[in-house]
Amino acid sequence: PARAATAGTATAVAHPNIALVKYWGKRDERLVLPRTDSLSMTLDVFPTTTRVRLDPGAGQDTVILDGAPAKGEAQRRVTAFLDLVRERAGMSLRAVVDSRNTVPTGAGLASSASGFAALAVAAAAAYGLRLDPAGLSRLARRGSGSASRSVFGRFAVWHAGDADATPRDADLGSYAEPVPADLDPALVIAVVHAGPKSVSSRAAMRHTVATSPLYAAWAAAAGDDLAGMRAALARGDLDAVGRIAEHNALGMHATMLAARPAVRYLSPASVTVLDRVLELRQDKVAAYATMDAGPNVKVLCSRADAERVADAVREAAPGSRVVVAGPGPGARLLHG
Ligand code: 2P0
Repeated sequence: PARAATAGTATAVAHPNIALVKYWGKRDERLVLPRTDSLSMTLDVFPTTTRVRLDPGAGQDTVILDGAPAKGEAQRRVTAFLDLVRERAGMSLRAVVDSRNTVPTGAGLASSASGFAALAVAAAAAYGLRLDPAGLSRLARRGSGSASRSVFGRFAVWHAGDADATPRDADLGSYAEPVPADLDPALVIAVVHAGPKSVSSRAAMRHTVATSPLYAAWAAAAGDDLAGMRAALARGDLDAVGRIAEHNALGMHATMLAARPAVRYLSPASVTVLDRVLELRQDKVAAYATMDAGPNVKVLCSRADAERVADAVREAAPGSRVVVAGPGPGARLLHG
């Protein structure tokens, strides 16, 4: 009866997050359990809004992404995610999912993080699942690992959990939670290329773990990076946050470049922006770069320096779209 009162239709909004200590590599593909802890900043730009409506007459789910029916892998991933929610809710009703992104999908701008965080919150509400924030984070993780972090606003750490645990305990142990930070930085995002990536991060991280001789060293350093990052955030030390984020990200890309064959997401425009960030530092501007599964570069700096950094990035990569972001809110239900 409690379920009947809440189930039906729900709409949620979530924002992408950019990792300062990256997630790159799974130890369990089915449960989406990572090999390392990661830590991110949720953005205040590029929200995804997702509505889930239960559809009693339907024999299958309908998935609409940005106004068009989803096909192939995207449709399969959403349906598999809804199957998980249905199993937990003890319901079999199909649903209509209508999701709108304001960020280019699949361009290394964390559209799967905002997408599955919004879907987790909306689907849990539509199917009447009562989950606390950690439970929503675990659920979002099953859709896309980085989505576990977008359940929370500002800064969040995603725990890998115990590698030796049983599957049930491993699932329970892997969720995100907020991280205290005395910092309100800007993240200047240079969209040098908005098209979809050539290799999905899911496939690329699997290939990196399987073939890169540098992977083990990068993963082994993740613990120190995380401890250093937590301490730097707590004391509001932008330089230390930026330094750790930049070397962690470039190290992740090094593991990919050493994979066989190599996975290379950086483009000439990315490298030009990275050069420009170095020049800014020589001019005593605290600016540090991070990059994900795509050629776009995100530059961490103070709010006061954001416009100067944005101008420098625009000049370095003419024709790119430059967006200044800051720490944003966690995923939330809009109504229903
Ligand atoms: C991250 N990325 O920590 C890293 C850094 C990209 C580079 O999480 O397979 O879409 O769905 O769990 O979360 C992108 O991978 O991968 C990602 P799945 P996801 O933000």
